[in-house]
Amino acid sequence: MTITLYQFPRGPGRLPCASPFCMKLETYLRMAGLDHEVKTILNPGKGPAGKAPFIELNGERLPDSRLIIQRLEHDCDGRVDGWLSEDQWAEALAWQRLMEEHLYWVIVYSRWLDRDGFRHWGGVTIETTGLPRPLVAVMTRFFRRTVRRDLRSMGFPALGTDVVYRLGVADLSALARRLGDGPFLFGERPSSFDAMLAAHIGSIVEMPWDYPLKAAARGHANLIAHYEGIMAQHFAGRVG
Ligand SMILES: N[C@@H](CCC(=O)N[C@@H](CS)C(=O)NCC(=O)O)C(=O)O
Repeated sequence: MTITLYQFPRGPGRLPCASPFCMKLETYLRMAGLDHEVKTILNPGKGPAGKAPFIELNGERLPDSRLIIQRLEHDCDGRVDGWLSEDQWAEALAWQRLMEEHLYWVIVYSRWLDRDGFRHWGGVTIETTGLPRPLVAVMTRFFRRTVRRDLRSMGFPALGTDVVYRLGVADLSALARRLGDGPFLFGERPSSFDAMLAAHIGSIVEMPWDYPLKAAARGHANLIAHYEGIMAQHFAGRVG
């Protein structure tokens, strides 16, 4: 099996990738022990669904982290998630929707629409892409308009920053309660949903500025311990 993972650049700091979908998929590949090569892209438009991440599996390009994990789980006899019961699967699906269809957009808001966040996000983009500051300034201003349009479908720009963060903080409280003493979302054994959780927490707490969502995540010791555990086990000394 030959796998090439196409994803956004590393960083900021020690974060494997600022995109939670990319970090989730890379974590999954490491959990599954599947050899893979990582190729960095800046323009996801070249991928099969116009988004990052995507993979090349034995020469075939496949989009969407969820569908990719499903396919690899099928091909590898449920190596990571095969032990989950049907009830756990049903519940996991709801948590996935909370993280990837709601909390993710609060993260997007924090980087692109929160005025303070957007100022720092430019710096993060320069750090991670190595692109020159003037180009990043033009690019981010351009993409900000697209992101604002995307977020309008959630009603976020009209709700305003305080309310949007309150919604995200509630997501984090729910996740913290579900995780409890863990160590993983579904008890003693990790699943791809733990990769998803760690990727979202990393995406929040590793941003180099302070904002309410980050303070809330930091306030949940179990979410931080879970993230640190996944980082230590799957990325210690191996990000790069
Ligand atoms: N459902 C997709 C979502 C992927 C996604 O939204 N990726 C974002 C980065 S976090 C992206 O490529 N955005 C660029 C764009 O929409 O142009 C997955 O699970 O892979």
